[in-house]
Amino acid sequence: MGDCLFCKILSGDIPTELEYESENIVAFRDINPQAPTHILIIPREHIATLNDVRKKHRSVLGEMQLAASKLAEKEKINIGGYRTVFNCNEDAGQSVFHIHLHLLGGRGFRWPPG
Ligand code: DGP
Repeated sequence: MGDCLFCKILSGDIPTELEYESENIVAFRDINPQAPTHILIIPREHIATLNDVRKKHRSVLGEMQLAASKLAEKEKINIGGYRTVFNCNEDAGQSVFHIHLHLLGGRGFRWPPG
C-alpha cells in the first residue's frame, strides 16, 4: 500500500532479514528493540489498525499469535516468559499503520504497562 513502511519490507524495497515467513505472514526484528528479543509479526495483507480487522482476518490473526509462540520457543524466552502486544492508534503509541504483533522477551516487564 502506497507509502506503508511494512509493505515496503514485504515487497523487498526495504531489505530486511526475515525470522519467519509463510504465505500469510512474515516476522522480522524491530529496528529499535525494547528488549533482548523484539520481533514484529505482520500480515502480508495491508491492514492499517486493529480497528480494520474483520471476520475474514480471524485465521491470519491466529497465525500471527501462533508464530509468536513458536518464535518465543526458538528465542528460548518461552519458559522465562514474554509479552505480545498490538498497539492501536495514538493513545497506544502506534507509529506504523500496518498491524504488527510485537514479541518482546529476555527481560522482566512491568504491569500495568506505561
Ligand atoms: P508501533 O509503535 O507499535 O507502531 O511499532 C512500530 C515498530 O516498528 C517500532 O517498534 C519500530 C519498528 N520499525 C519502524 N521502522 C522500521 C524498519 O524500517 N524496520 C524495522 N525492522 N522495524 C521498524
